Amino acid sequence: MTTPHIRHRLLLGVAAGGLTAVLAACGGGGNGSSSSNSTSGSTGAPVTAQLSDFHIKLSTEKFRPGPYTFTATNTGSHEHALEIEGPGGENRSKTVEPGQSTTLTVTLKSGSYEVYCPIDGHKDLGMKTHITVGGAPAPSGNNTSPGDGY
Ligand SMILES: [Cu+2]
Repeated sequence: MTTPHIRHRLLLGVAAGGLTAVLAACGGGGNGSSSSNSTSGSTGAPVTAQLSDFHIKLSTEKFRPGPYTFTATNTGSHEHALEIEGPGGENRSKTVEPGQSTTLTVTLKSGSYEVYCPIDGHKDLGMKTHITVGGAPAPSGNNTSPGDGY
């Protein structure tokens, strides 16, 4: 019956390997530079969004493709939230209690997005706006398609 012995050795080997990996990860990083490590990815350019009863005010409405971190502050007296919907899909913030704020990081792609409050009917009460990503406005007013003759 040598099987248990082999298993035991394998387990020990895995454990030792894991320890080595952890030690290597700790040793290789240098001292105190962890903040420079976390700047890539988790946050984007800051944008503020003011959610009131019933209006959304953004600090900017012109964006370039890339990551943005929206800080949504609820200055109203109802619960609000921020939803950003467009080419990159939908992103919804947490519900924000009056007086509170939350952040939502979104990677925007070229195109236009709708920004609104997803809480009951607030969108129809006026909590919606549009943003354009990419600079050039989308061509509009060109509804007649040429060459579609009967
Ligand atoms: Cu709302």
